[in-house]
Amino acid sequence: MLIFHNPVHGKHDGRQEMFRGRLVPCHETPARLEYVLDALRERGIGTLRAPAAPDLDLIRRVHSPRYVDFLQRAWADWIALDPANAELDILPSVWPVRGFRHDIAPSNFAARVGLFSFDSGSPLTSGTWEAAAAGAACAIDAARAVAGGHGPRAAMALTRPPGHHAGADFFGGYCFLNNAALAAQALREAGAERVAVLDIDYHHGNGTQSIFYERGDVLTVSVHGDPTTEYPFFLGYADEPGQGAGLGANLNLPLAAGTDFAGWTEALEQGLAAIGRFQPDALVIALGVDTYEGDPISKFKLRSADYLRVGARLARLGLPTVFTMEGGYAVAEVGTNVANVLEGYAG
Ligand code: Q9C
Ligand code: ZN
Repeated sequence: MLIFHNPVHGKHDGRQEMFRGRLVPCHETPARLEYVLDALRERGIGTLRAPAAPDLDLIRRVHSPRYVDFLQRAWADWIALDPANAELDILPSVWPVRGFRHDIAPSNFAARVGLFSFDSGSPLTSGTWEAAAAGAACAIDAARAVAGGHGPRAAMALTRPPGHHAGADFFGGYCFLNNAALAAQALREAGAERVAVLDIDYHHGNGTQSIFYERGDVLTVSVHGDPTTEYPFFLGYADEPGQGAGLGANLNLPLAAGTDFAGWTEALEQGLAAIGRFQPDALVIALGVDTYEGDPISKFKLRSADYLRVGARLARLGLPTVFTMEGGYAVAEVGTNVANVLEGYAG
């Protein structure tokens, strides 16, 4: 497997996220990815590559140009407010909700941060754009490597920040650019007529779903914690079938907190059956390992050895496949669990 790893992921290094009225240390840290790299190197899994420069035009076909411009300039705008802001991260504090206008981007910086985000857990830092753009490049390069079926069957975008909560014009859930959506779009543009995205992160892939919700050429399937109790709460229910040309091309499989590997596998099989019926030319797996029993912010009960079986099952689909790296916050075990998926996949 070709593994495009993000050499500048560490430039995204948030200080704190808001949780229950307090600023607490970020869960989504650079160490997470270093553990994965260490595990892959130690076990001799995959071939590591650095990405080429990001294709900004492709990024602007998935994300709105005004959102991309906002992300690219956010740090300079923040420092322009006050040079002392260099010691602080950007967190939103005001949002346009129901009935507010989304068609105007106020010139006030705090207002624009709110317009383009949906939570206060995702600090935007001095290096966020650089890290996210290089991660997007990993996803696009991974897609181009497997497209057409002449190269390797699978490739991975091993990057952070993660992507599946980022929508066409919003960040949140530690995500800024949607790497899985970018990979799917790159596969489409490289000739795949139908692409399926299977999201197995603990949290619903609300960004990916919303990006493709009205498209019939990209099937989105997500197995996740029931949003009645689990983040991101406001999307990811079973009655979200897609809309317009996308009707029937979204499948949510919410599961109760506490679900173990047997219960999770049943939902996975339902998702795989839907993918089989869709007959995609390529597959994107949004791989979060926050389904792990030891994850500090999630509530499924998968064990490390289970990830070997997950990888083996996904390989049986026999499709050109791109993995993107999403969540997983039991920092030391993230490496083992991701390496297990890839080892299981390689067979
Ligand atoms: N105190 C991903 O897994 N809220 N994002 C957690 C914990 C946000 C997870 C609150 C969780 C976002 C990519
Ligand atoms: Zn997650």
